[in-house]
Amino acid sequence: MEEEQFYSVRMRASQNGRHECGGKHISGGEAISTYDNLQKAVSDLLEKGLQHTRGKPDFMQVQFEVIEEPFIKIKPLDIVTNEVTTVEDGHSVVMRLLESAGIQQKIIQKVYEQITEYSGARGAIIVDYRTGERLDDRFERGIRVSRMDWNVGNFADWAEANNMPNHSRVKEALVLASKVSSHPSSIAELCWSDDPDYVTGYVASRKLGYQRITKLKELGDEQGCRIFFVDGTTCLDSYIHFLEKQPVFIHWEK
Ligand code: WAQ
Ligand code: MG
Repeated sequence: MEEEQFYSVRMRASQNGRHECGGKHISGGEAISTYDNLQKAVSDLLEKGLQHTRGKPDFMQVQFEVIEEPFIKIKPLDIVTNEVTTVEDGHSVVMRLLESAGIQQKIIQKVYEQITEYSGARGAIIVDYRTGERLDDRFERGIRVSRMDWNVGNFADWAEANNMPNHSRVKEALVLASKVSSHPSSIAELCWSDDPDYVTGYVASRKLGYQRITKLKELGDEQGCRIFFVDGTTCLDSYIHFLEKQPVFIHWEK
Protein backbone atom coordinates (compact mmCIF):
# COMPACT_ATOMS: atom_id res chain seq x y z
CA MET A 1 0.00 0.00 0.00
CA GLU A 2 1.19 3.50 -0.78
CA GLU A 3 1.97 5.62 2.28
CA GLU A 4 -0.50 8.44 2.86
CA GLN A 5 0.68 11.86 1.72
CA PHE A 6 0.01 15.06 3.60
CA TYR A 7 -0.36 18.59 2.33
CA SER A 8 0.46 21.90 3.98
CA VAL A 9 -2.40 24.36 3.43
CA ARG A 10 -1.85 28.07 4.10
CA MET A 11 -3.91 31.22 3.85
CA ARG A 12 -3.21 34.94 4.25
CA ALA A 13 -5.65 37.81 3.80
CA SER A 14 -5.20 41.58 3.88
CA GLN A 15 -7.04 44.84 3.30
CA ASN A 16 -6.04 47.84 1.16
CA GLY A 17 -3.74 45.73 -0.96
CA ARG A 18 -1.42 42.79 -0.49
CA HIS A 19 0.68 42.54 2.66
CA GLU A 20 3.87 43.30 0.74
CA CYS A 21 2.32 46.51 -0.63
CA GLY A 22 1.44 47.81 2.80
CA GLY A 23 -2.01 46.22 3.16
CA LYS A 24 -3.41 45.69 6.65
CA HIS A 25 -3.10 42.10 7.87
CA ILE A 26 -6.57 40.60 8.38
CA SER A 27 -6.07 36.90 8.89
CA GLY A 28 -3.72 33.99 8.33
CA GLY A 29 -3.99 30.29 8.88
CA GLU A 30 -2.25 26.99 8.39
CA ALA A 31 -3.38 23.40 8.38
CA ILE A 32 -2.27 19.94 7.32
CA SER A 33 -4.58 17.86 5.19
CA THR A 34 -4.83 14.58 3.33
CA TYR A 35 -5.57 14.81 -0.39
CA ASP A 36 -9.18 13.78 0.16
CA ASN A 37 -9.73 16.47 2.78
CA LEU A 38 -8.17 19.35 0.79
CA GLN A 39 -11.51 20.82 -0.29
CA LYS A 40 -12.63 21.15 3.32
CA ALA A 41 -9.23 22.40 4.55
CA VAL A 42 -9.15 25.12 1.87
CA SER A 43 -12.76 26.09 2.48
CA ASP A 44 -12.25 26.31 6.29
CA LEU A 45 -9.33 28.70 5.75
CA LEU A 46 -11.30 30.66 3.15
CA GLU A 47 -14.08 31.11 5.65
CA LYS A 48 -11.65 32.11 8.39
CA GLY A 49 -10.30 34.91 6.21
CA LEU A 50 -13.68 36.06 4.89
CA GLN A 51 -15.49 36.21 8.24
CA HIS A 52 -12.96 38.17 10.21
CA THR A 53 -13.49 40.72 12.95
CA ARG A 54 -10.44 42.73 11.74
CA GLY A 55 -12.33 43.59 8.56
CA LYS A 56 -13.13 42.53 5.00
CA PRO A 57 -10.08 41.42 3.01
CA ASP A 58 -9.51 42.63 -0.54
CA PHE A 59 -6.56 40.28 -1.05
CA MET A 60 -6.33 36.62 -0.17
CA GLN A 61 -3.97 33.82 -1.06
CA VAL A 62 -4.66 30.17 -0.29
CA GLN A 63 -2.13 27.56 -1.30
CA PHE A 64 -1.39 23.91 -0.71
CA GLU A 65 1.75 21.91 -1.23
CA VAL A 66 2.69 18.29 -0.64
CA ILE A 67 4.99 17.66 2.33
CA GLU A 68 7.99 15.48 1.49
CA GLU A 69 9.79 15.67 4.86
CA PRO A 70 9.03 13.20 7.68
CA PHE A 71 6.71 14.33 10.49
CA ILE A 72 7.53 14.48 14.16
CA LYS A 73 4.93 13.91 16.86
CA ILE A 74 4.78 16.36 19.79
CA LYS A 75 2.70 16.34 22.97
CA PRO A 76 0.54 19.38 23.71
CA LEU A 77 1.84 21.58 26.53
CA ASP A 78 -0.02 21.30 29.83
CA ILE A 79 -2.67 24.01 30.11
CA VAL A 80 -3.30 26.39 33.02
CA THR A 81 -5.76 29.31 33.09
CA ASN A 82 -4.89 32.43 35.11
CA GLU A 83 -8.09 34.42 35.72
CA VAL A 84 -7.59 38.18 35.91
CA THR A 85 -10.09 41.05 35.83
CA THR A 86 -7.92 43.90 34.53
CA VAL A 87 -5.33 44.30 31.75
CA GLU A 88 -2.88 45.55 34.37
CA ASP A 89 -3.23 42.38 36.48
CA GLY A 90 -2.88 40.34 33.29
CA HIS A 91 0.47 41.93 32.50
CA SER A 92 1.69 41.41 36.09
CA VAL A 93 1.05 37.70 35.56
CA VAL A 94 2.98 37.88 32.26
CA MET A 95 5.89 39.53 34.07
CA ARG A 96 5.97 36.89 36.80
CA LEU A 97 5.79 34.02 34.30
CA LEU A 98 8.46 35.40 31.95
CA GLU A 99 10.76 36.00 34.92
CA SER A 100 10.31 32.44 36.08
CA ALA A 101 11.20 31.34 32.54
CA GLY A 102 14.56 33.01 33.12
CA ILE A 103 14.09 36.43 31.51
CA GLN A 104 15.26 39.44 33.49
CA GLN A 105 12.71 42.10 34.37
CA LYS A 106 14.65 44.90 32.63
CA ILE A 107 14.70 42.85 29.40
CA ILE A 108 10.95 42.25 29.60
CA GLN A 109 10.41 46.00 30.06
CA LYS A 110 12.66 46.76 27.10
CA VAL A 111 10.67 44.36 24.90
CA TYR A 112 7.36 45.84 26.09
CA GLU A 113 8.53 49.24 24.87
CA GLN A 114 8.88 47.77 21.35
CA ILE A 115 5.56 45.90 21.25
CA THR A 116 3.53 48.60 19.47
CA GLU A 117 6.18 48.70 16.74
CA TYR A 118 5.88 44.90 16.26
CA SER A 119 2.11 44.71 16.49
CA GLY A 120 1.25 45.06 12.78
CA ALA A 121 3.21 41.91 11.86
CA ARG A 122 1.44 38.93 10.34
CA GLY A 123 3.95 36.58 11.95
CA ALA A 124 5.99 36.37 15.12
CA ILE A 125 9.01 38.39 16.23
CA ILE A 126 12.15 36.62 17.48
CA VAL A 127 13.93 38.27 20.38
CA ASP A 128 17.15 37.38 22.23
CA TYR A 129 16.11 36.63 25.82
CA ARG A 130 19.40 37.97 27.20
CA THR A 131 19.45 41.34 25.40
CA GLY A 132 15.85 41.98 24.34
CA GLU A 133 17.09 42.73 20.81
CA ARG A 134 15.10 41.57 17.80
CA LEU A 135 17.04 38.86 15.92
CA ASP A 136 15.04 38.18 12.74
CA ASP A 137 15.17 40.44 9.70
CA ARG A 138 11.61 39.95 8.49
CA PHE A 139 10.33 43.45 9.35
CA GLU A 140 6.53 43.67 9.22
CA ARG A 141 6.29 40.13 7.89
CA GLY A 142 7.62 38.35 10.97
CA ILE A 143 8.05 34.59 11.05
CA ARG A 144 5.00 32.49 10.30
CA VAL A 145 5.08 29.09 12.02
CA SER A 146 3.66 26.53 9.63
CA ARG A 147 3.26 22.81 8.84
CA MET A 148 1.54 21.83 12.07
CA ASP A 149 -1.85 20.46 13.02
CA TRP A 150 -3.76 18.34 15.50
CA ASN A 151 -6.17 15.56 14.55
CA VAL A 152 -9.79 16.69 15.12
CA GLY A 153 -10.80 13.65 17.20
CA ASN A 154 -7.68 13.64 19.36
CA PHE A 155 -8.11 17.39 20.02
CA ALA A 156 -11.78 16.89 20.96
CA ASP A 157 -10.75 14.20 23.48
CA TRP A 158 -8.10 16.52 24.91
CA ALA A 159 -10.60 19.42 25.14
CA GLU A 160 -13.13 17.31 27.00
CA ALA A 161 -10.55 15.96 29.44
CA ASN A 162 -9.23 19.49 30.11
CA ASN A 163 -12.61 21.23 30.37
CA MET A 164 -11.82 23.43 27.42
CA PRO A 165 -14.20 24.42 24.62
CA ASN A 166 -13.70 22.48 21.39
CA HIS A 167 -12.75 25.70 19.53
CA SER A 168 -10.29 26.21 16.73
CA ARG A 169 -8.72 29.30 18.36
CA VAL A 170 -7.43 27.43 21.43
CA LYS A 171 -6.43 24.51 19.22
CA GLU A 172 -4.43 26.71 16.81
CA ALA A 173 -2.68 28.58 19.62
CA LEU A 174 -1.80 25.42 21.56
CA VAL A 175 -0.53 23.69 18.40
CA LEU A 176 1.74 26.64 17.66
CA ALA A 177 2.96 27.05 21.26
CA SER A 178 3.66 23.32 21.60
CA LYS A 179 5.65 23.25 18.37
CA VAL A 180 7.63 26.39 19.19
CA SER A 181 8.42 25.44 22.79
CA SER A 182 9.60 21.96 21.74
CA HIS A 183 12.69 23.51 20.13
CA PRO A 184 15.65 23.63 22.55
CA SER A 185 16.47 27.27 21.60
CA SER A 186 13.03 28.51 22.69
CA ILE A 187 12.98 30.10 26.13
CA ALA A 188 9.40 31.41 26.23
CA GLU A 189 6.58 32.78 24.08
CA LEU A 190 4.28 35.73 24.76
CA CYS A 191 1.08 36.10 22.74
CA TRP A 192 -2.23 37.83 22.55
CA SER A 193 -4.58 38.12 19.59
CA ASP A 194 -4.84 41.03 17.17
CA ASP A 195 -8.58 40.29 16.86
CA PRO A 196 -10.59 43.10 18.52
CA ASP A 197 -13.03 40.65 20.13
CA TYR A 198 -10.51 38.35 21.85
CA VAL A 199 -8.60 39.44 24.95
CA THR A 200 -7.18 36.19 26.37
CA GLY A 201 -3.48 35.62 25.71
CA TYR A 202 -0.75 33.37 27.06
CA VAL A 203 2.83 32.80 28.09
CA ALA A 204 4.25 29.41 27.12
CA SER A 205 7.43 27.45 27.72
CA ARG A 206 8.48 23.84 28.18
CA LYS A 207 8.73 24.32 31.93
CA LEU A 208 5.64 26.51 32.53
CA GLY A 209 3.37 24.87 29.96
CA TYR A 210 0.64 26.89 28.23
CA GLN A 211 -0.38 29.58 30.73
CA ARG A 212 -3.51 31.35 29.58
CA ILE A 213 -4.18 34.83 30.98
CA THR A 214 -7.79 35.91 30.55
CA LYS A 215 -7.22 39.61 29.89
CA LEU A 216 -4.18 41.14 28.21
CA LYS A 217 -5.90 43.97 26.33
CA GLU A 218 -9.20 45.85 26.20
CA LEU A 219 -12.04 44.74 23.92
CA GLY A 220 -11.86 46.58 20.59
CA ASP A 221 -8.06 46.80 20.58
CA GLU A 222 -6.55 45.53 17.30
CA GLN A 223 -2.96 45.40 18.51
CA GLY A 224 -1.73 41.84 18.90
CA CYS A 225 1.58 40.40 20.01
CA ARG A 226 3.56 37.25 19.31
CA ILE A 227 7.13 37.16 20.56
CA PHE A 228 9.47 34.19 20.75
CA PHE A 229 12.21 34.68 23.34
CA VAL A 230 15.18 32.58 22.22
CA ASP A 231 18.72 31.76 23.18
CA GLY A 232 20.54 34.06 20.76
CA THR A 233 23.73 32.00 20.79
CA THR A 234 22.16 29.19 18.74
CA CYS A 235 21.80 29.08 14.95
CA LEU A 236 18.93 31.34 13.94
CA ASP A 237 18.62 29.90 10.41
CA SER A 238 18.03 26.38 11.63
CA TYR A 239 15.60 27.68 14.28
CA ILE A 240 13.55 29.52 11.64
CA HIS A 241 13.73 26.51 9.35
CA PHE A 242 12.24 24.38 12.13
CA LEU A 243 9.40 26.87 12.70
CA GLU A 244 8.51 27.24 9.03
CA LYS A 245 9.26 23.83 7.57
CA GLN A 246 9.38 21.01 10.12
CA PRO A 247 6.12 19.04 9.81
CA VAL A 248 4.57 18.44 13.22
CA PHE A 249 1.52 16.58 14.46
CA ILE A 250 0.38 17.30 17.99
CA HIS A 251 -0.79 14.15 19.71
CA TRP A 252 -2.30 13.78 23.15
CA GLU A 253 -1.98 10.46 25.00
CA LYS A 254 -4.88 9.83 27.35
N1 WAQ B 1 3.07 31.95 13.09
C1 WAQ B 1 3.60 33.05 13.63
N2 WAQ B 1 2.88 34.07 14.11
C2 WAQ B 1 1.55 33.94 14.05
C3 WAQ B 1 0.91 32.81 13.52
C4 WAQ B 1 1.74 31.77 13.01
N3 WAQ B 1 1.24 30.66 12.48
N4 WAQ B 1 -0.43 32.99 13.61
C5 WAQ B 1 -0.60 34.20 14.18
N5 WAQ B 1 0.59 34.80 14.44
C6 WAQ B 1 0.84 36.12 15.01
C7 WAQ B 1 0.44 37.24 14.08
O1 WAQ B 1 1.30 38.32 14.24
C8 WAQ B 1 -0.93 37.58 14.58
O2 WAQ B 1 -1.24 38.91 14.31
C9 WAQ B 1 -0.79 37.34 16.09
O3 WAQ B 1 0.11 36.25 16.20
C10 WAQ B 1 -2.07 36.98 16.76
O4 WAQ B 1 -2.65 35.88 16.06
O5 WAQ B 1 -7.83 31.18 24.66
O6 WAQ B 1 -5.89 34.18 18.46
O7 WAQ B 1 -4.39 34.18 15.57
O8 WAQ B 1 -6.04 29.92 24.91
O9 WAQ B 1 -5.06 36.52 16.36
C11 WAQ B 1 -4.34 33.04 22.29
C12 WAQ B 1 -5.22 32.55 23.41
C13 WAQ B 1 -5.09 33.53 21.09
C14 WAQ B 1 -6.08 31.38 23.01
C15 WAQ B 1 -4.11 34.00 20.08
O10 WAQ B 1 -3.83 34.92 17.92
C16 WAQ B 1 -6.69 30.78 24.28
C17 WAQ B 1 -4.72 34.36 18.75
P1 WAQ B 1 -4.09 35.39 16.42
MG1 MG C 1 -5.67 37.38 14.50
